[in-house]
Amino acid sequence: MTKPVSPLLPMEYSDEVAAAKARNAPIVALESTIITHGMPYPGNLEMARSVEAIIRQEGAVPATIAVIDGVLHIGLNADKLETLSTTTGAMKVSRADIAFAIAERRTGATTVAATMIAAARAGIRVFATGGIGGVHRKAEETFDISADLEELGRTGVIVVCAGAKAILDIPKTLEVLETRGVPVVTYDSDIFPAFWSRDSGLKSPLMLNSPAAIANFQKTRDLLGIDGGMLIANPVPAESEIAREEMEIYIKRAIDNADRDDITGKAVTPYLLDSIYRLTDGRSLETNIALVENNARLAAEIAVALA
Ligand code: PSU
Ligand code: MN
Repeated sequence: MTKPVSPLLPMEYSDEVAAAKARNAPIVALESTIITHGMPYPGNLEMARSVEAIIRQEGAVPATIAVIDGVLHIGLNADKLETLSTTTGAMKVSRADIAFAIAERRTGATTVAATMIAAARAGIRVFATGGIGGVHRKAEETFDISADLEELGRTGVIVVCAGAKAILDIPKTLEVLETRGVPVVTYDSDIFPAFWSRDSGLKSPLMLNSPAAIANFQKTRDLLGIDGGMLIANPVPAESEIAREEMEIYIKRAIDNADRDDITGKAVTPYLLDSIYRLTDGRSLETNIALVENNARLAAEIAVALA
C-alpha cells in the first residue's frame, strides 16, 4: 500500500510513528483542525493528549497530522503538539490548499479531507476524528458542501467519527455519501448518530457491531478492487450526550448568528462550533472530547483488527 515518499516532499515521521511503520504495527491517524479551529485551549490540548494515550492503550500508535513551517508531519512529538494547540495563525487546510501550505512553508492544520490525503500517502488506513464536514443547511443557496465528502469518495482511509453534526443537513449529507459510493456504517446501532446526540432521527445505511467485522468488510472491498474511503459512525456514549431537541435550539441560534455576521467559506464550521460552545456554557466541549476519545478507541481496535 505504502508509496515511497519522494525525497522532494518535505514529509516527516515522528520517532514513534517511524518505529511503528518499521515493525508494521497498527497506526491511527488524527487530524489537527479539531485542535486549532475546533476547540479552545486548553481543552484542545487535553483532548489531543488523551486521544493519543487511548490509542496507545489499545495497542496502536497515534499519528497526529499537521503542516508545520512547510513540513508535513505524520505524528507530532509532545512539544509540537503543545505548540500547535496554542497557535493562532494556523491555516485550515483541505485538499485545495494542503500543497499550498507546504509549498509556501506555512503552518496548516489538516481537516478530515487533508488528513486522509496525508494518511494515505503515509500508508495509514485508519483515522479517528470527531465529526466530518458535510452538506450545510441551505446548501441549495450557498453551495456549501464540505470537501470531506468528495475525499471520502476517492481516498482509501477508514474514518471513524460520531456522525454528522446537526449544524449540517444530515439527510443531504447521507445522500451525497451514497452518490460517492461511501459505505456509512454505524457501530452497534441501527440509527445514524448526530455528533452531540446519539440519534439523528435517520436510519443508518449499514450497521456492524465489532472491529473484526469492520476489518473484514474493508478486506472484502479491497478484494473487489473498490477504492475510496469508508465512514464509521460511532454514537457518543449515552452519559455524555446532549439531547437532539436541546441541541436544535442552540444550533438555530448559532446559524442565525453566522447569517447576521456574514460568515462564509471555511470560516463557517469553526464559527458555528465556537458559537455553540458559548451557547451551551462549555457543555458542548465536554461532549466533543468524550466522543473523540470514544472514536479513538474504536479506531485503534479497527487498526489492530486490520493488522
Ligand atoms: N467537526 C468538529 N470539529 C472540527 C471539524 C468538524 O466537531 O474541528 C473540522 C474537521 O477538520 C472537518 C472540518 O474536516 O471541520 C470541516 O470543515 P468544512 O465544513 O469547512 O469542510
Ligand atoms: Mn464549507
